[in-house]
Amino acid sequence: MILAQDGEVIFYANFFTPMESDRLFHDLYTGIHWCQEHLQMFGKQIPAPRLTAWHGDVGKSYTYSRLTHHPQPWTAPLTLIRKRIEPIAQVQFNGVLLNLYRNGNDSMAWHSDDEPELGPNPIIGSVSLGGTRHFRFRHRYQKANPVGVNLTHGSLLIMGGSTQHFWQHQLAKTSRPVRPRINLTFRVIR
Ligand SMILES: O=C(O)CCC(=O)C(=O)O
Ligand SMILES: [Mn+2]
Repeated sequence: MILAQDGEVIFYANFFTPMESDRLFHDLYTGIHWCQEHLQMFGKQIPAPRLTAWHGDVGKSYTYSRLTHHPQPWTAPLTLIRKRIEPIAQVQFNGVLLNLYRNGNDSMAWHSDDEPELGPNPIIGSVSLGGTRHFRFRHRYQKANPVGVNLTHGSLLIMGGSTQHFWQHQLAKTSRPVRPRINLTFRVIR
């Protein structure tokens, strides 16, 4: 357990073996149709600092950053990962958001995964492949005690309970040289 209060987060550092992780990274890096999205900021269109893709069951669209994403179908590596993590998360996922962080300049700003289609206490299964990046949580009302974890190649992080109500999370930029990283967040869309 990573959070002391107000949420449930579990981390498995070596959920996939190094060999499986290398294979999955390669298959997803080359096989996913990675898209450059743009974020609306101060009336301007800014390219998002990462590439993304949304895959899932037919009809499970997902709206975030004011854009609605229609799902691409499940592929073999995505189904393999989903089947491996579902018994741990004890839920059936119907969609996955993929992020590709090309280098240390790519990042994800502070946010909670609290879109209405995720429901009140979503379980999110987050798999990391490739370069290790530092992931942080900060409490919405007690910002003094942030919590951090290094998301290593082949790791699984599960967020559940009231985590998204009370905590925000972030993947900061780094000036350290780091190889590309793929993150998959499996979700249940209502
Ligand atoms: O890259 C990560 O580890 C986190 C991504 C994330 O928070 C998200 O896609 O909502
Ligand atoms: Mn998130």
